[in-house]
Amino acid sequence: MTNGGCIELVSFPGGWGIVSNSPFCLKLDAYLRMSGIPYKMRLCGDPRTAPKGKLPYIVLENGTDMIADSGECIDFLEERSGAQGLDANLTEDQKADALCVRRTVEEHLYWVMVYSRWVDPQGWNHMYNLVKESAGLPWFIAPFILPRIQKKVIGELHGHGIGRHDPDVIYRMGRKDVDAISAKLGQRKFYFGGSKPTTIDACLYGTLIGFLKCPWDNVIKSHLLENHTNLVAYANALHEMYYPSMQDSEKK
Ligand SMILES: N[C@@H](CCC(=O)N[C@@H](CS)C(=O)NCC(=O)O)C(=O)O
Repeated sequence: MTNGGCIELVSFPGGWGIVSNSPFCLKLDAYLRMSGIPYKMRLCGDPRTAPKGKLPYIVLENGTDMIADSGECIDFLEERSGAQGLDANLTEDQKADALCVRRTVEEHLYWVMVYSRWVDPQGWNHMYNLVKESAGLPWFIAPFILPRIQKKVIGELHGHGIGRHDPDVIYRMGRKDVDAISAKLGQRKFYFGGSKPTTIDACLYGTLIGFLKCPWDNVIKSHLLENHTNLVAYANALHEMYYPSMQDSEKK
């Protein structure tokens, strides 16, 4: 069985004006759009069915081979694309720079996002409804399932370490990540300048737009809006460029 000649991206569903609410799924989706690689998205609400128990993953064109982890997927596709890869013309120094920024975003700022959505009472209120609706959970099931997932997420935040801090410390740490990314980007349209995005732009898009589109007064969102208009303009421009149909639905 083949996959209709297409890569299948298996992703958490979206909401709030973005195609997925997972920054990793969004990053991989944006990467595929930026690269022009044909793909179709399959929505999945239960990561336990994924090869590594997390989303996203891809199923290759042959319909059988799977690659888990957005970074692994992108590395594989970049290698396969050779000279056409988004990062093909980067220097070793630029590649190292991109990796350091990516680790800051994915291994630290991501957990601030997780805290803001799953633990902060304001975010949890919205997240509860989003997950309930996107998973189609009946009203009488949601109160049993969702607090269990929340408990698991709280355990993960504790395991990471960030969850052991008070909320103001967690958000202060997140603001420092954002300050650093903002200083690195400056006023450029793409992280490394030029006229085309590279893989780090997909990564930054996934997380920044995830904060900006959340429908409550998230501390990091407010920090972006008040102090880092360069990052806001950057993420919104990528959103307009690669998700024009989302703009239409936002206007309706
Ligand atoms: N390093 C992985 C991280 C993926 C990840 O953490 N995915 C989250 C959603 S944002 C997930 O599937 N969580 C479900 C779970 O841990 O049970 C990647 O880049 O794909």
